[in-house]
Amino acid sequence: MKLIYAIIRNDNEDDVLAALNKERFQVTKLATTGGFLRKGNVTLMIGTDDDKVDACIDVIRKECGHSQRITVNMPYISGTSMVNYASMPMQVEVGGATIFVVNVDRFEKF
Ligand code: 2BA
Repeated sequence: MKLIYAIIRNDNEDDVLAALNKERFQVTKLATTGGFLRKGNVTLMIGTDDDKVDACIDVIRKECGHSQRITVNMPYISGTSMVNYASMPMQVEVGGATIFVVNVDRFEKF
């Protein structure tokens, strides 16, 4: 058995959950925050059989599409004795999904 962690954008949450439920995957949704952009995202935990991992990732890929490059204004901190906040435009990739697949040593339900 595997546990899939899929980090997706908030915008894609409803479509991804609906599509996974339709394909009978069981999902737990966590409200998470990206450490870089400090914006809310969603992390899905999906426990599934080894032979269903690719099908699960295909469902997520279909709903999320691929990442796109956008420009965001990142807070910029300068100075040592005094902290000045300004903003610095930066190109980042957003969208798509970030997926980790890990082995499950033991799975029980009561
Ligand atoms: P964030 O950490 O908010 O990152 C948002 C996007 O900013 C990233 O998109 C990436 O394009 C860019 N980015 C992140 N860290 C960067 C850095 N140190 N320098 C320059 N650009 C950077 P994604 O790679 O698609 O990641 C989307 C979200 O997935 C991330 O949100 C984070 O919550 C999670 N994530 C991605 N890779 C991860 C990893 N290796 N471990 C844990 N979480 C990860």
